[in-house]
Amino acid sequence: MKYRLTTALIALAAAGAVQAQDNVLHVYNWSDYIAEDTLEKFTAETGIEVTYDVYDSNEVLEAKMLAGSSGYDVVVPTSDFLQRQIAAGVYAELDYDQLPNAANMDADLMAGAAAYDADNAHAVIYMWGTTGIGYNVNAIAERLGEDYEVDSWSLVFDPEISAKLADCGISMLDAPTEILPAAMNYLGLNPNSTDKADFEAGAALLESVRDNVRYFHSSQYISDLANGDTCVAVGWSGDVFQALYRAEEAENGVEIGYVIPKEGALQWFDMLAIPADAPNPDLAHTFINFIMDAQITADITNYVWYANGNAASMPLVDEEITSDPGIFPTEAAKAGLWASVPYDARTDRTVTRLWTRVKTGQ
Ligand code: N2P
Repeated sequence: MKYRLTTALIALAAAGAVQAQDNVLHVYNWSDYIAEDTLEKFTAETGIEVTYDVYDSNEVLEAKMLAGSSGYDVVVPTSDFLQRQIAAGVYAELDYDQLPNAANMDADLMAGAAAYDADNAHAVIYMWGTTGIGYNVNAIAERLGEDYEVDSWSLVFDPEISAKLADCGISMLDAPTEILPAAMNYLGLNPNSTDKADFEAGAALLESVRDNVRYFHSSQYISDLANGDTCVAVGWSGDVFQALYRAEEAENGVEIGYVIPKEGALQWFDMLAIPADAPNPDLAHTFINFIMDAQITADITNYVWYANGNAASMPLVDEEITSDPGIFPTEAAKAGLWASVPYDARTDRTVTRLWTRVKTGQ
């Protein structure tokens, strides 16, 4: 009898555990990419607990998505990666009946995102930004002169200029599909070329400045820039502004700037999507709808300094952010921005091989 009771209790406890698990949402997002209180507010409003993991590379996310059974309910691929992952059957179609806040989204930006995902069937915009240059104003002035204007990729891609900055520390994103095209563009080549020779030329340019680069990493640079441990970072717009803000808060005398170089830069969209094998697609929809609330998205932009795709949130975004041309590029700067295209398998192999060579010298 006692045995039976225990079994029944175990069965009950197990059922309880399953139920508890049912109410846990698993989110996988970029690091430094959400407001301090977003998850807390979500749980308070919905009763849904969140486990939240972070990454700093599309390649890492892609490997997990292609392997399947990641256990994640919501992930945030960049649009070009999203496109080929959709083709690989990785994402579920969104159920817009569960996403009434989609009405808040900016129609033009969503139309832009639809170039990667017809009718926005699988994803909505989370945040967007550019891949440009963050720099320490005083460190550059000391090395290149008070009148030196930071407005060109030559700061990092010209071997003579970057050599003068090697001592204070240059970092670049570990993002081959962003850095190689930036190098190609600087050489006057099409950043969206899939011609192997163009990638070879971009890689050769990077190798010519390789000795001046302290490291390739896609999240470490925020604190390094903020603390003055590095003086130049090829990085993502909002991340550089986060560094700027952290330095201001620390009152450590570090002044940071962000520039979309005059030769042009990559503009990207990061997209909220639900893996086809997500354990809890309903909770995922609840979360995505919550994020598309005007105030919630505005809170995120105000905290992470990235532009968003939510028109209704704009009046709630700090003026300091909406008026900053590094976050919301001017019309003139917009003309120089390019959007990336997904690579086919062959181009992908070329990029992977060249990137290893650039980073390791082999
Ligand atoms: C946040 C980086 C997100 C931008 N740290 C990369 N698409």
